[in-house]
Amino acid sequence: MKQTELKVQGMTCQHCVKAIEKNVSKLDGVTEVAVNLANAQVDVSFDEHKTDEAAIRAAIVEEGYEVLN
Ligand code: 9UX
Repeated sequence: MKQTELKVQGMTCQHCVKAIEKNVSKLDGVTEVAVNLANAQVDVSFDEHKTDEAAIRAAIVEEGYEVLN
């Protein structure tokens, strides 16, 4: 299991939080998504044998947000 902490620009309301949670959670291998709106941070735990950080980043960008780190 791996964890990544991403800085995400563009999240401004709870609907943004839900959109990111939903799109990242649907990736096979993602076990936990924690979105912190105040810190603009998205922490994701995932099984590195099933998915990778690039796929997680893509799922966020797909929803219209920018990953800064
Ligand atoms: Mo809220 Mo987020 O109205 O892109 S959904 S700002």
